[in-house]
Amino acid sequence: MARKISIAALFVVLAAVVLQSTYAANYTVGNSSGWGVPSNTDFYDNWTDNINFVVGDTLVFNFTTGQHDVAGVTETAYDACTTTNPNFTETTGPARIRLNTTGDHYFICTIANHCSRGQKLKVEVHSSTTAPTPGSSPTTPSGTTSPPSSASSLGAALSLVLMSIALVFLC
Ligand SMILES: *[C@@H]1O[C@H](CO)[C@@H](O)[C@H](O)[C@H]1NC(C)=O
Ligand SMILES: *[C@@H]1O[C@H](CO)[C@@H](O)[C@H](O)[C@H]1NC(C)=O
Ligand SMILES: *[C@@H]1O[C@H](CO)[C@@H](O)[C@H](O)[C@H]1NC(C)=O
Ligand SMILES: *[C@@H]1O[C@H](CO)[C@@H](O)[C@H](O)[C@H]1NC(C)=O
Ligand SMILES: *[C@@H]1O[C@H](CO)[C@@H](O)[C@H](O)[C@H]1NC(C)=O
Ligand SMILES: *[C@@H]1O[C@H](CO)[C@@H](O)[C@H](O)[C@H]1NC(C)=O
Ligand SMILES: [Cu+2]
Repeated sequence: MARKISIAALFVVLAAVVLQSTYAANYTVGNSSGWGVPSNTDFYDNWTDNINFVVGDTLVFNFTTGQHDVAGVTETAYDACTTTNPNFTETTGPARIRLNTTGDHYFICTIANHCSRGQKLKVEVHSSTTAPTPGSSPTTPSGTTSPPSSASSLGAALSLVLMSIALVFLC
């Protein structure tokens, strides 16, 4: 009996791992506009609205190498568009940056005055197990898409759970 329970527990853990790993999504910053100098300084702020970033997600900064870059910076550098001593700079586009930790992450373009013209991005990264930000709009905004494949990953998790139940009966 104890063995059956531990087998079932193992599969539930496996299902949870599958569910969590498939939550990681790729987001193209600015969607079809890509990473460039926006026509409006609140463009990238608006782009992050309604996206719940979680640890493991990847930001894809799509830009032409040489025209832009993307640097990870502190909040102070983000606010002031300080281009000296960034945490890191990716100069080759498109650049993929994985969000490894929770909290606020800040990115700017270090070329010319692009940052002060609005080519800057702040993302708030949550742990993958927590619900979306409390305090955000309670109404479901139209045109929102959930992170890719959450439905199919739910299906994968469900089938694993069913498989584990079947196994318990077989043993
Ligand atoms: C994200 O992009 C990588 C590399 O192109 C790909 O291997 C991975 O499957 C993508 N993930 C999702 C959830 O689309
Ligand atoms: C950003 O959102 C604000 C508030 O909803 C809106 O007034 C503004 O026009 C938007 N800007 C862009 C560039 O979409
Ligand atoms: C990046 O931008 C180029 C040119 O604008 C476009 O052809 C390409 O499909 C974009 N790639 C992604 C991943 O959005
Ligand atoms: C850059 O480093 C600072 C200090 O360690 C940290 O707070 C910030 O989140 C980092 N930014 C990015 C984009 O990694
Ligand atoms: C996230 O972790 C990966 C692999 O551990 C590493 O290659 C990457 O540089 C990290 N990303 C950032 C923004 O630090
Ligand atoms: C950008 O793509 C995300 C999903 O990747 C979607 O939720 C959002 O509505 C899109 N934004 C715009 C302005 O098309
Ligand atoms: Cu730029």
